Amino acid sequence: MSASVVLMAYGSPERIEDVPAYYADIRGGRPVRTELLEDLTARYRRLGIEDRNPLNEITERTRAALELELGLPVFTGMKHWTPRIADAVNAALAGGAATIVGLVLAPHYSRMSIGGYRDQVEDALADRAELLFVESWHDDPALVEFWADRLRGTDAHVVFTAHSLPARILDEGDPYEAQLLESATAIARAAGLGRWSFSFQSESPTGEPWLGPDIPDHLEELQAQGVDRVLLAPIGFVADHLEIRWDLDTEARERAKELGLSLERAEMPNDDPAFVSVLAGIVRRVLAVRSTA
Ligand code: FEC
Repeated sequence: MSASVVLMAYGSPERIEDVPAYYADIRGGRPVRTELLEDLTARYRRLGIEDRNPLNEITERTRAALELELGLPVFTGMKHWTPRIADAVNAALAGGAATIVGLVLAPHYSRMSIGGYRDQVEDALADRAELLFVESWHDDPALVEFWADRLRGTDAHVVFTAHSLPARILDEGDPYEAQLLESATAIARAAGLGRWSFSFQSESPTGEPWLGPDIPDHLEELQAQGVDRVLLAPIGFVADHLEIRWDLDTEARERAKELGLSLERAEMPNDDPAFVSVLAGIVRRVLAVRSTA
């Protein structure tokens, strides 16, 4: 069996001039408000993105390290930018893959997030090879241990965070929130944390209610409860990108300062060799189950 991995990520515009097309892709044909586009462009500019984007380079480093560890071809495909998920699938097929392991760099399943990645892989693949798609890896013991290692020994109040989604997903029976709480609980237990809570972050102004609390409100609640030191653990993400560098490191930090809270953030997994081993373990397991089935 010749297998390849299609490693998927959200994607980030490569240059500042790409932001309008990138935002249009995220909106999927729905209108983009000018002031929101200007605000998004300003955020990328403040992070120093003009002619090259260091955020995409992290994904490339992770891809290269995973390929080396697995000894299998690994192709990256972005949900909202290039290289597209379809490009990655086509490259895997051109390299002779009969089986493709589809792994998204986001551990928790929601129809609105991982479901969208899956649709793109399946459409591109059109049954030309076998697809082993990893729906969710939030409860992978090695991932739990990875985050527990990052947090063990802290005496700050740990706030686990993840991207919010429209609250209507709960009515649709979506497992996203339950999976997030499950992984936060498992990591807190493994790290022996005394005080912790969970908060969403990064909600978009789409005109409908999103899952909460949102991180600025949650920091306020914690301050009112007498907490003075917070350590953020963004377990819904794996890399230093806009949602981490802006929403947490810039906005949440400013809010914490106003509230007189000390705020730190755990280092993101990025291409840390221990994290690459977590990813490799998931791929190996999927392929092993497939070969014994
Ligand atoms: O670093 C970067 O340049 C990209 C960072 C980035 C990541 C990310 C992850 C997730 N998102 C999820 C859901 C939504 C929904 C909407 C939405 C909108 C945006 C916008 C930007 C953006 N997201 Fe994102 N997301 C990232 C970036 N996201 C930019 C548009 C401007 C804004 O709202 O700030 C709302 C779409 C709409 O308007 O209809 C829903 C989820 C994740 C975590 C899973 C994953 O990584 O795929 C869920 C990283």
